[in-house]
Amino acid sequence: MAQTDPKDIALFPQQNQFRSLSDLSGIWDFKKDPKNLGIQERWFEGLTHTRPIAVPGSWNEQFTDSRDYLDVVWYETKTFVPQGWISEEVWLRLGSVNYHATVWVNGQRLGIHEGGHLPFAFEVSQVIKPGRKNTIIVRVENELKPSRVPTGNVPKGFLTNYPKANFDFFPYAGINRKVWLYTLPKKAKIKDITVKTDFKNTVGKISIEIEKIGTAKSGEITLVGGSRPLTKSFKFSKGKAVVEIDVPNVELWSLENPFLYDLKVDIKDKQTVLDHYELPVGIRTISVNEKSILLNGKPVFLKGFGKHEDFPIFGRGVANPVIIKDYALLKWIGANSFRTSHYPYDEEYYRMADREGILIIDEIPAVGLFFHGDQDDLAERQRMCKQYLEELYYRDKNHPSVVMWCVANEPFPEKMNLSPEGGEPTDPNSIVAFKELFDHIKALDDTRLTTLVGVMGGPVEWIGLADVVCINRYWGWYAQSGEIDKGAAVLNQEIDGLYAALKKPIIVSEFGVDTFPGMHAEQPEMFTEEYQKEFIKAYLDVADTKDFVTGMHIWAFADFKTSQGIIRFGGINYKGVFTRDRKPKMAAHYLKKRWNKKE
Ligand code: BDP
Repeated sequence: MAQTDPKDIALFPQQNQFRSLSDLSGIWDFKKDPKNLGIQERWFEGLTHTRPIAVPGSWNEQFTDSRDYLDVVWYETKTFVPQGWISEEVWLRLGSVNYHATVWVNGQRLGIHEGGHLPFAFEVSQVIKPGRKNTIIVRVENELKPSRVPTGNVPKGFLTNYPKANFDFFPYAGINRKVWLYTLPKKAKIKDITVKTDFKNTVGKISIEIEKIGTAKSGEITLVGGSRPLTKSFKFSKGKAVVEIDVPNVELWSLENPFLYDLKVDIKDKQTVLDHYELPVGIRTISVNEKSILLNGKPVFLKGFGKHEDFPIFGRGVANPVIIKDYALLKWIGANSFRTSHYPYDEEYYRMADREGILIIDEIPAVGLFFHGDQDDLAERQRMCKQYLEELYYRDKNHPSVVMWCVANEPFPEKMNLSPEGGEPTDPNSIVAFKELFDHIKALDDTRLTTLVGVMGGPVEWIGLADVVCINRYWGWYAQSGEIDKGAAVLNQEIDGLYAALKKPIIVSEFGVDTFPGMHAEQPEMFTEEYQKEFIKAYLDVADTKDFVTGMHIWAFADFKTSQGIIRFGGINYKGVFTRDRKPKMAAHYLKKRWNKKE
C-alpha cells in the first residue's frame, strides 16, 4: 500500500453519533536505529530496549543525547480498541511526521508517507482487532537531502551550518502532531465537503459540494447562526451533490467580526440518517486589484509576522498553550495576519484564526529551492512540492482565514548578489517549475490568491508570476549593515521600481534584525533592542507612503531555534519581536502602540 490520497482524508476526524475518535497522545516507546537494521530485524513486530518519548513532540530535545540525530528511529504504542468498532470502518491518522514515515499495525505494514507538516492516514479495518490491545509502530527518518522539501545537504548550499539544513530553522524530527484512531460508518459516509462563499448586497451565497461513499442517496444540510436555521435537501448523482443556499441579512466573516455559521450535513437512505458532519463556515470573499488585497471587496492591509512552530523542548511538536498564547499576543500587538513560514502548521492554528479573525498566508515547505543541482533531485523535489500543495489544499480549503497559498519561500539564484539589481539571468527551468506550481494550486482552488516569496537580489520574473508580490528584505541588516536610513532608502527605491514593473500589490513579507533581549545602546546599534525598533519603524514608514503596499510582515514573531552556524548565536535566530518564551522586546511595545492606533 502506498500513500493515502489526500482527497480521501480531507475532513478532519470528528466525534458524533456516527463517528468516534480516539486520541493516542501520550508517552510512547522509542528506539534509535542508527545502523538501519530495524526492518531486517523485524522491529515492526515489537520493540525491545526502548526509552519513553512524548507524542506529539520532536525527539531532538526530549533527551540529552539526540539533538542532532536525524537518522532512523522507531516509535511504538499499544492501544485498546473498543469492541463496538467491529462494525465500523477504522482509520489511523498521523497529523505530521518529519520526514519519512512507515507505519505498521499489529505487525502488518500499512504504507509510507513522505514529507512533514501535513496529515496522512491509512484504513486499518482489516488489521485492527476490536476488543483487544493493538500495537502501532512507526519508523521515522529525517535525513536532509537535496531532493527533499525542504532541502538539505545541498552541495553548493548558501548556508554553512550544522545540521546541514538549506533553511534557517532547526530540522526538528519525529511525530510532531497528534495521532488518532477514528471510525467512519461502514454503510455510507460523507467523504468530503467543499464550501465556497460569496455575497451580493445583504445576501450571502454559499455553494456546498458534498461527496459520499456508499449507499446514501440523498441528504440534507442545515445552516445555523442566522436569524433562523436554513435547511435544504439534496440528491446525490454519481456520488456528488452541490447545494446552493442564499443567506439573507448575511453576517460576513471579517477581521472585526469573524462570524462563523455552523453547517450541518446529514446523508440518508430513504428516511434513515447514515452519517453526519459539522463544519464552521465564514462567508467572505478575497480578491485583488492593482494595489490591494480586498476582503469582502474592501482593501485590507496585512499587519503581522512570519512565524514558526517552535518552542523549547517541544521543538516543532504541537503545544496548545503556546498556540493560545500566540493568538493572545497577536491580538495584544494589533496584528491581523501571519504567514505559516515555512511549512503548514497544526490544524489548531487555522481553527483559531477562523475564530479570532486572523488572515493566513498558507505556505508549503518549499524553502530555499535552487535550480543548479542534479536534474533527478530537482524532478523529485518538484513532485514533492505538488504533493504538498494538494495535501495542503484538501486539508485547509474550508478555512475562511486562509486567503493566500504560498508556493515557495526564497528560492535561491545560483549566485547570490545582495543588491536590488540582482545577479544572474533567470534560469528558464525555474520559471517552468514555478508556473507549474501556480497552475497546480489554481486548478484546485480558484477562490484564493497565490504568492511566491522572493529573496533579496532574486529575479523579478519569479515573484511576478504571483497574484500578490511578496518580498523578504533586509537592507539595513545583511546589506547596509548598521545603517537603517540607507537600508530604508534602498527599500523605498526598490519597491517603487517593482511596482512600476509588475503593477501588482506588494507585501514586504519579511523584514527584521537579530536582537539580543536586554541589549541596549543610546544610539541604535546592531543587535540592540533600539536597533530593532528603529529598523521596524523605518520600514513601516516607507510602506506608509506607498498605496500599493498591501501588507507588512515582520520577521519574526518570536525567536526560534536554527542549526548551528556563525550567524546564529547559540543556534537561535534572534529576530523575534518576542523572545522564544514569548516575552516582548522593546519593538513589541512600539508595534502595539503603532498598530492599535485608530486611523
Ligand atoms: C530569510 C528566510 C528566513 C530566515 C530569515 C533570516 O526566509 O527563513 O530566517 O531570512 O535571515 O532568508 O533571519
